[in-house]
Formats: sequence, structure tokens, C-alpha cells
Amino acid sequence: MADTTATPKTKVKTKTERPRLHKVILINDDYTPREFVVTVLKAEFRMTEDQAHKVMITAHRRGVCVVAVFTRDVAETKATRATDAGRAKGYPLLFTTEPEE
Ligand code: NFA
Repeated sequence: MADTTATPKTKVKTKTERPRLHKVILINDDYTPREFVVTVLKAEFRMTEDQAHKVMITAHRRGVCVVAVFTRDVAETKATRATDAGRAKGYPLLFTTEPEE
């Protein structure tokens, strides 16, 4: 008689990988007023005045600054909305995204 009570020898374990995160990057330009950049950072990225000012001044001095990281869709949506807020006022303000290493 075959032994039907034997326990299976192998287990299937599905590994779920975390989605890669994407950085939203603020690019400096010579025309967008500092206070407007701070306003957009507060509105679109829920930053405090202090956090927003630090990010704005870092981009102003160094050329770029990472604003935050999100899943790809969220990063792209926020970058587009923030860029559009500048365009609506006629400013060349630009936010881009790139995948984290
Ligand atoms: N460089 C801009 C100015 O001097 C301010 C700025 C900072 C713009 C960061 C874009 C990004 N008015």
C-alpha cells in the first residue's frame, strides 16, 4: 500500500520584491522666485516652511536637490504637478524623477 500520509518535501515560497523607489529632484533655474519654490514644495510635498526652505536653498546653491522618494507613479505625478504649478505662473521651475540605485 502506498503511504498517503507523507508530508510534502518541498514548499513553494513566493518572494514579493519591494517596488523600486524613485527620487523627485528639484532643478535650479535663474527665474523662479525662491518664495514660490518654497510654496510649491509645501503644497505638493507636504513640507514645513523650514524643510521646504532647506530643499530650495540646496538646489539654488548646488544646482539640484532630492525632494523625496516615492513609488514610480507617485513620484511622476508629484513631479508633474509641481512643474505645472510653475508653468501656470510662467516660471521654468522643473522637477524630474529618477530611480534609486
Ligand atoms: N535660483 C532661483 C532664484 O534665485 C530660486 C530657485 C531655487 C529656483 C531652486 C528653482 C529651484 N530666484
